[in-house]
Amino acid sequence: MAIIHRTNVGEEDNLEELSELCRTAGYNVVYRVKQERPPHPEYNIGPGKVEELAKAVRELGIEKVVFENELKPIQEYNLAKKLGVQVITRTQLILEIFTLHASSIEARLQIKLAELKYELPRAKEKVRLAKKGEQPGFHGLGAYEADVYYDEIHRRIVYINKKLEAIKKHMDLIRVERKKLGLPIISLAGYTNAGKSTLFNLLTFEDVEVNSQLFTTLTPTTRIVRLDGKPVFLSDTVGFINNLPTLLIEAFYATLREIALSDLILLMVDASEPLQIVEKKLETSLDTLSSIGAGGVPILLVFNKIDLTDLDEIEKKIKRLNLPYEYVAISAKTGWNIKSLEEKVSRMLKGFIRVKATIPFNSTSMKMIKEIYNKSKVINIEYDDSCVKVDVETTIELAERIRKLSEGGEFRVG
Ligand SMILES: Nc1nc2c(ncn2[C@@H]2O[C@H](COP(=O)(O)OP(=O)(O)OP(=O)(O)O)[C@@H](O)[C@H]2O)c(=O)[nH]1
Ligand SMILES: [Mg+2]
Repeated sequence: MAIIHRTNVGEEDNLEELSELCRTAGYNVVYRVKQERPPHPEYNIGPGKVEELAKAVRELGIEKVVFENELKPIQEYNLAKKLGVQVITRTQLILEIFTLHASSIEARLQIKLAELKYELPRAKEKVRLAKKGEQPGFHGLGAYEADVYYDEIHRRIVYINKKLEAIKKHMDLIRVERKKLGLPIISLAGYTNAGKSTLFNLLTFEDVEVNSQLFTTLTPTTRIVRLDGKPVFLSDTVGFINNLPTLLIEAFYATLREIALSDLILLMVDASEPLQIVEKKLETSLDTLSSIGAGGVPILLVFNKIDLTDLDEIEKKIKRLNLPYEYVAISAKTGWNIKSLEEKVSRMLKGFIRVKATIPFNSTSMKMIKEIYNKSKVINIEYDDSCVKVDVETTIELAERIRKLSEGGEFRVG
């Protein structure tokens, strides 16, 4: 595989991340090209560079070429013709990875939708080009009429949208059921590979897949878990990446929307990386959060992978970043400082209030005691002959029912 990035003047190249994406997709990168120049209309990179690349493709037996830049159909066609191999873009590479990692019907539909939406604006031009002589990546298209091919893609988009709509309705129902329980919802968010699933597993005793590849998690998982004794819903979901193709954000909107509807976001960062990268990934994550409508949700920054570096180093980085968020440094792998994380989360959660009350000892209150154990952090519950004294941090809704049950007996908040 060869990877190419044409950068604008002064722009840094993104070949390191592109090669990581290639590795995740199962390719071996043997040739890298960076060229600083304005886009060439025919090839995106300059014709001289195309010649060099063609030579490398022949000599090294390269089977595929990936561009960090978006390509126009004509550029893709000309490059495929010159190089004799398929030419794809970063977007298509990410789509390949998503396809490899999709484990649910929903994720598969979301990816298909993104693929079709990528193809739609290119469809007519690609058919027209394929009729001039088919090149790698254009196979079979020459047999189509441009309008027929376009209409077919459009029809499939409508069909998949309908199917996704049904899944979204189902997810809405689940969300309503969750809301009824009155427990806060916490979402893990952040750049791909930050360690979201590792932390999720640590806190929930689950076993969702953790991997050093990118985009391991595509389908969200939610579990009830106690943090500092308080029961909450915790969700693990798809990670972000710089220039996450807009189509993927659109296609995964229903999945990402969960984050926007949560009460608190644990925004994870791999703090073991150099400051510039940490900063860039944080910026991407914050931008993505705002683009999915999660700009107003409180954030706790979680600096992860502390085991790979020392605490002084991290403190320095955090100071330099100077961000207006609460933060905590942890290692999701070793479990270091998780107690601190739980305490911070606990302090930031608005959904719980401290209630001290005395309720009568009868069958109704016995049922409620069970619910209190499930939905609260119990500080103390004492049984008397005729009454029960409860001292708990509980949900507002349950606090109100405790008040009613206390029938004018002791009931204090705070
Ligand atoms: N050393 C170290 N490695 C960690 C830590 N947390 C996670 N990792 C590793 O980082 C890699 C990515 O972890 P994941 O939990 O899969 O990351 P993720 O954020 O869920 O990634 P995606 O699902 O791809 O978005 C894995 O190889 C983990 O073992 C940590 O605290 N220390
Ligand atoms: Mg994950």
